[in-house]
Formats: sequence, C-alpha cells, structure tokens
Amino acid sequence: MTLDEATVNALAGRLERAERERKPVAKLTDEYPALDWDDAYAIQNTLRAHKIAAGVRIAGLKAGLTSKAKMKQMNVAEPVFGFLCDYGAYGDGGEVPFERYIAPRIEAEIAFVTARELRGPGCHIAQVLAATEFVLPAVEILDSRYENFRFDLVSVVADNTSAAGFVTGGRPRRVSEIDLPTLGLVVEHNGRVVETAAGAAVLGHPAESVAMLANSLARRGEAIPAGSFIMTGGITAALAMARGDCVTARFQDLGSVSLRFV
Ligand code: 0L1
Ligand code: MG
Repeated sequence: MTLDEATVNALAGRLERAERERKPVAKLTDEYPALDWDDAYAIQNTLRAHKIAAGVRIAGLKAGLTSKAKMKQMNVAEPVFGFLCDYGAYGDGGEVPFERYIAPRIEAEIAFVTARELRGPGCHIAQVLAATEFVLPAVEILDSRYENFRFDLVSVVADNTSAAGFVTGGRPRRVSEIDLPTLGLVVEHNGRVVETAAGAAVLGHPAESVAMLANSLARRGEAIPAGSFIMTGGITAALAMARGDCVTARFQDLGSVSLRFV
C-alpha cells in the first residue's frame, strides 16, 4: 500500500464525482504511478462506503476481465472484482438513458445467485456449484470514468472495474440442469449478430470466476454472503453503444436479455 487514508478518500471522491457529473478524469496512475493493488481496492472500498452512506444499496458483486476475449481486448492477464449498485439495475427489455453515461459499452454474462456463503481461501468450482441457488442470463453496462479509455488495471480496480449497470432476464436455471461451459451465446446489435461464444470463454467455467472472487475477498477477510447476485464477467468482448442502439443477448437454455439506449 502506497497511499495514506486521506489520499484514498480524496481519490474515491474524485471517481465518485466523475461518475455523478459524467466528466471523465485522468487515470489515477498518471498522478500516482506507484499505485498498487491494495491502494486500488482500498479506493474501491471507500467508494462503496461513500455510496452506502449516501443511501445506495449494493445490488451484487462482479468479476471482470475473465474471458480471453476481454483479456486480449484490455491486454491484461488477471481478473478484477467490483460491486453493483441498485441504481444501475434495469429490467429485461428496458430503456437505458444514454445521457447517464460517459461512453457506455455492454457485454453478455452469466450471473449466479448463491444460497449459501462462499468463503476462501481455497474456494473451488464444486463448492460454488453446491452453493448456487440458480444462474440467469445478464448484460453488464460498462462505463469507464477515465478520459479516452486510457487506463491500466489498478486504475480500473479503483474505478470499481467500470461497473455502471446491469440487465437480467431470461430463465433462471439450476446448475444441475445445464452445462455451463458448453452453453452457447449469440449477441445481436441492432438486429445483426455480432458475437458468438460459449460459457467456457469465462475461465473455462463461469463458476471459476465466483471461486476466484471468494478467494480474492478472503485476502481482505471478507466472504461472498448467502443470497448474493454475482456477474461472472463478459463472455465476449465489450461493444460500444450509441444512443438508439438495441442489444439482445440470446443464451442457450437460459433465454434472452435485451436493452435499448434512449
Ligand atoms: O467487467 C469487466 O470486464 C471490467 C472491465 C474493466 C475495463 C473496461 O472498462 O473495459
Ligand atoms: Mg463485465
């Protein structure tokens, strides 16, 4: 850890303001080149504490950069973790106000809802599957608070992994009823198929993403509480959105999720 508490607080406030006012800021490592993982998660946690103090409810947790497509797109090798806010939740087929965001992108994901607490270290896929109530299809809305998409991994973690919103829908299923790694996905952008993939794109098995989240939280003495909603990371690369754009993500066995930017 390289930052003191006052700086962590000030940087969390900077990112919070950038989100609220839709005014992007320079990536934090421009000013703090030695920023490390502990600094980044401390800023993210402070951001979360500020939001909770302001009345925001935490709607879930997320893993990001969990697919080869995303890792290649971002030129990184490690997943990152963040949280989801109640004000970012949209219903299936919902209209998303474009002006709420700086430069929104979307990605299709498989979401888990847990029935029991998951605690690392050593959490693995079998424990995740045993603790899962159901899985359902989802689309994440990403919006970096950094100027011109210039960021690095630690700056992204501080900025709550670009989390901005999410849409769920489709058909919840028990994990014993489906094969998550071979589950197919088709993403349509304005009616045209632009991405095809399978669940295995997420770390070989989307449940691995949940296990890694539990193990990452364990390093900070935290666990995934029972009843958590968890987005496991984009199965495909993220797609940039413009006002008026429609997206439908069709998942094998899980139904579809759609949204429109208005
Ligand atoms: O959900 C994610 O994959 C996190 C992505 C963070 C970087 C970005 O804004 O694309
Ligand atoms: Mg994501």
